[in-house]
Amino acid sequence: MANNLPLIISRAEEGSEILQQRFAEYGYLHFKKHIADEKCNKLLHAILECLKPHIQFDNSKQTPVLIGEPFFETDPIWDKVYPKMQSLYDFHNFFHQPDTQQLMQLLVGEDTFVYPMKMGRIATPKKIGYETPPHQDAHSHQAGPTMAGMWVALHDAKEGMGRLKLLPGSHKQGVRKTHTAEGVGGVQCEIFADETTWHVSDVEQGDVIIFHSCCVHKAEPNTSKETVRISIDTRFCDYGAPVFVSNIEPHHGWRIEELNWQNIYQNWQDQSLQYYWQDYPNFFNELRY
Ligand SMILES: O=C(O)CCC(=O)C(=O)O
Repeated sequence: MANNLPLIISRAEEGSEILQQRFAEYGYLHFKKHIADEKCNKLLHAILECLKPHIQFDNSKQTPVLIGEPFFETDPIWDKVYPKMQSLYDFHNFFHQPDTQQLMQLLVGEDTFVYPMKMGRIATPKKIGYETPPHQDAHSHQAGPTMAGMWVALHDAKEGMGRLKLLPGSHKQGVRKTHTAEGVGGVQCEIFADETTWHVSDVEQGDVIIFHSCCVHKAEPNTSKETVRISIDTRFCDYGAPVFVSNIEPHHGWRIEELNWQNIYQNWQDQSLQYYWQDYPNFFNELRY
């Protein structure tokens, strides 16, 4: 029987030594309300504009709600709205600012590299069985041991809304066998018989969860009647670490033709982030796992 314990809370003020030790022990770090509400709200509402008329913000609940048909990553509605969301400058820039950079630096040192691929998650209700299955990002991103994921809650998310769940210590046993699965990403990894305790908590807007490339994580099913969980995430590493070349493409650019950088950049006022990875010295293109 699996059981749940709350996420262990970390604070940036604890400093890199303590945080790195905790990360090495549990495989993840959870920072409460590290990103300002204003920044999260600005992006959340820009995303909600892209998700019209399928999802809207409910002011009494302070969460997004589903208006019509439920959908998940790769469904026709998702394929239609996602390129709009991917075109938002604030979505990409989110992870390149001092607040997110500070946390990355505490973990991998002064010189960070943020993966070009940025992911947006739209977890609607009534799609039970299609939530993110347990997996390791080392496999999905062909990443080395110093890569980590950064996940940010754009609004509060309580139990029943598809919270992110982590398997503490699971990063210590390397990259695991996988099989195909329903749900976001379509791949599930092996879970060992003695791994029965997961860490999960309600999250607040601006909470950040950082996880090791081998830390197994998944989403809980969204069992709510109408609330939708919207979050964003990316990957990062120490500058110079090997990065698999597919990570320089937009998320789902491999299957949605219009989802390419040229289209994404079309209406950006600020061009400084465009193709920022072009001089990165260490891309590789042979599959590792
Ligand atoms: O938010 C989700 O449902 C999935 C997040 C995830 O798996 C990731 O960031 O690697």
